[in-house]
Amino acid sequence: MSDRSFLDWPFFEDRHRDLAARLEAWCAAHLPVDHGDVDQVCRALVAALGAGGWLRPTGADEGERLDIRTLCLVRETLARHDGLADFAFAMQGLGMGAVSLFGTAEQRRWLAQTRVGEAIAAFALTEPGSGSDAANCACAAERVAGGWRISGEKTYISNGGIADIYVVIARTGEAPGAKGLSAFLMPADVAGLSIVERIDVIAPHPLAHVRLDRVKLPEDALIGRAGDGFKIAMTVLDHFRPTVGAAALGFARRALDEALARAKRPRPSGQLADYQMVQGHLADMAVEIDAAALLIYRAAWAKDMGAARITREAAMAKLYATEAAQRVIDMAVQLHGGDGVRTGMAVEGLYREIRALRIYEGASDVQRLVIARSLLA
Ligand code: COS
Repeated sequence: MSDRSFLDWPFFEDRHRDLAARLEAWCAAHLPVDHGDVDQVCRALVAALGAGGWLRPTGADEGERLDIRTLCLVRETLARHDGLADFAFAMQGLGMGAVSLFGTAEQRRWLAQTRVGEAIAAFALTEPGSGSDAANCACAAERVAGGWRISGEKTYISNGGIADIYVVIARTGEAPGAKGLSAFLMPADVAGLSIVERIDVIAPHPLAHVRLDRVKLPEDALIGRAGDGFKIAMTVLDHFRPTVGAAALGFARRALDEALARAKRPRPSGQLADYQMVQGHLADMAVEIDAAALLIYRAAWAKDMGAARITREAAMAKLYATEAAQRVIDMAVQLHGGDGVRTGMAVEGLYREIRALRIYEGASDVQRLVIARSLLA
């Protein structure tokens, strides 16, 4: 069992501690699952998480706040048990983030489905020609009678292919660059939406390249104001980047658990843990984990306490936690010797799971850029 002493930190309220204990019990009963067919498994995980009431915090009604500490606690707990369960949970929040933060009452009706696991959500920002430079988005939306017509390509879209509802960022042209984008709510059954390619990655999950070919959306598909799409996307990312750090933290805690169990395993010549160099590595892993947790829950707490923006804190949390988790997991693999790279070993799975977190929702160098800009401003 991982160290739970962090739950005593003053960042948390008793409702968080209670949730962490209940979710731990739920995970012990339901996870891990076999990852065979990721589409089918993710649908089942979303349904199971919804039935258990765990998706409720992934959306916010009018006048309600997303509770970032809750999102982080759920992500780190799920990630510690099963990376795909974390993915299934996380995407309901990120996918509907723009709706939770900027949606009209009508648009928020989708939350009634995504928060109980009856609809799957996706966020479509990245394009073949714009990843880190999100303001270069080329997917274009033009005003037509009664609404909008959108054409373009979106890639690396998580839940692409199984989502019921997408938030799409497209260029509406009010100004060049970042000030000419808008956010739209797009149900998956619109005419003109197609999946060009399913993308296989080292830790498989539903992921696709999506084409929008003259997709017609009604006037009220626009989220927020025309021209505000970039700020909406960045605000959504500010809310969810600490949760990416939290998923990395969950993976790292699991890696330390595995490393400790391995180090204490009896061997003919004593335990690995008898060696001071091994002890030193275990200590470094524990320090990195606590440092990551402090940055994550500092960012989450600040937002929950009403901070207008946590751009820098969120970037620090994501950058440090994902990079630290990579180091912790790498060391856990090392301490397992040859077994560390054997398919099916927990640490081998973690080694594959962690890598994408240093890339998605803003790669590590983007986080460095965000932090440096705030220092220099
Ligand atoms: N919250 C609110 N507004 C923000 C913001 C934030 N976090 N970040 C930027 N903005 C605003 C800026 O204030 C600016 O508006 P004003 O001129 O009115 O002040 C506007 O947006 C443009 O900002 P900026 O000039 O900083 O934009 P850049 O094109 O330089 O982009 C980075 C900056 C690189 C930080 C941004 O493109 C980014 O985060 N890229 C990564 C995208 C990403 O995470 N993709 C993952 C896909 S989702 S899985």
